[in-house]
Amino acid sequence: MPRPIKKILIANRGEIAVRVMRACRELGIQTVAIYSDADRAALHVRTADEAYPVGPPPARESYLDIGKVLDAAKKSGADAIHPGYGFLSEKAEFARACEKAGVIFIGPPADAIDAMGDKTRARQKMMSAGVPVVPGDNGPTGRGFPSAEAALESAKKIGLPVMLKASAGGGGKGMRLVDDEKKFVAAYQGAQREAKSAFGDDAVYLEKAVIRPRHIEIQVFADSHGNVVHFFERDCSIQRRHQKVIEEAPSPAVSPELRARMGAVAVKAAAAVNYVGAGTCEFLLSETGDFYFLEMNTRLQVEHPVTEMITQRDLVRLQIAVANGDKLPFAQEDLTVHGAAIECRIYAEDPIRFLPSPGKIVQYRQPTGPYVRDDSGIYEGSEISVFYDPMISKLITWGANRAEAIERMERALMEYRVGGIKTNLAFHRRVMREADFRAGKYSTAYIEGHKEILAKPIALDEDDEALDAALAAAALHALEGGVQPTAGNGAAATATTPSTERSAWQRTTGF
Ligand code: MV4
Repeated sequence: MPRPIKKILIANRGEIAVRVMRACRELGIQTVAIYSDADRAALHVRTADEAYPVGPPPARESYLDIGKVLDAAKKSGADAIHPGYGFLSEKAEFARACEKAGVIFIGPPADAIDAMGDKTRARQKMMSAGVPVVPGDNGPTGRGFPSAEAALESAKKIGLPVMLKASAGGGGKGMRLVDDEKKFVAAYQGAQREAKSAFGDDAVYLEKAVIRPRHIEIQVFADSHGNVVHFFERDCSIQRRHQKVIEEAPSPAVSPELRARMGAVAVKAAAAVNYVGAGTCEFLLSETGDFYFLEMNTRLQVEHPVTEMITQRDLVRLQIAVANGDKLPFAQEDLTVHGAAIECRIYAEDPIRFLPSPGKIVQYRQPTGPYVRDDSGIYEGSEISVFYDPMISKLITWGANRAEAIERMERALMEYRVGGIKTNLAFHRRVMREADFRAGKYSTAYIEGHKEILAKPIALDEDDEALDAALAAAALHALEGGVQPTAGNGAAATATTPSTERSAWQRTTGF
């Protein structure tokens, strides 16, 4: 029985560091922040009981420096490290270094990180465990092909379109879609080059391409006593350039029967690598209802709050309990889906060109009220740095059903005020009103297929949303040299959403 954790160093910054510290505070656990020179005045430093500098602003020289992080752990007397997401969270080398230093790593065993880190190995392992993966070919040695020509032969057998993916990759780097034999060799070489420069490994493998898939992920949790459960799914299909923008749970595309099947598969995947702690199995869900394992994220994810809202469980508290050696305090049968939750990621970025918008936050009002949660890493007067991810908060709402969660999100988005920098708040307001989103009809192609959402932000004091939508459609028309808004996506659809009927309220409250 390990000693109970009394002090945790959070090897991260921003909203997730603050999120972890909140759980620690509730549990009576002392918190230690680390910070780079750019983060001296950051919210996570102010939230912690104590804080240690770890170097210059570039992450490589601070948050990613294993020696400096462990040094801060030693100085502070922390008995555990929570890595958050990103940075060192999925580095097996860091998990091993923690163990060697006698500090508990709040995450899975290093071997489980390794087993899932290499995509061809993970595919192989999952196939042996009976987990469905996308039909494809890892190459004759199981790690890529001897030549582009050999890969083309395999691609012809699989049938185009195919996806070329980096073995060492993940998250879309080194990935190419090929729908034409004539373009195959160039695409293969491009994927190899990108894989080599991004991961130092040019192995590329093939998968049949799934067209307009939904990105569905299953939250899993395992303790160190062999118990594994799942916390149902999140739908993370609304992304841009592999950056998630909106997530929700449960998925409007997943029936109770499919949920149970995908959940059982995710549990099987986690058990196959002796997983411990919080993890996520990513799946592609095809238009025909087939699902395929893609990869496992061996960390707590950005979008974990939507799962917390629908399961009424605190995933960070559970991570700490499991790291302490506790058994999961419930069984699968004890978990149920309760209502619906949506998360909008609020980014400091130009809403139309999606470019980061760093600078000083001169006004900041977070929405509150019933069933609204805003997990933020900033405060009025703080700075958004160019060195890190430009996400400033995650706005999460819960509703008894999906429609209620959307209505509440619309309301919360209208309350939100950020001054001094540009944000994507208006983009989110527009999506919440958009007919396909409201109908739950979307895929990973959603943003690409709804460019009118980007054309013009929703004004907070607008008099006539129908006019606004018509202007947006006209702007898009001009922009694209004459594209008609498709049925259900354009002005008419926007004008008939319930939010229009409430626009008078929105005008008079000053929100
Ligand atoms: C795919 C796919 C279609 N078919 N694989 C993108 C990130 C990486 N984790 C896997 N990705 C994809 N793999 C096959 N065989 C489509 C994507 C994909 C995607 C997946 C999830 C969420 C957003 C996406 C956006 C574009 C492409």
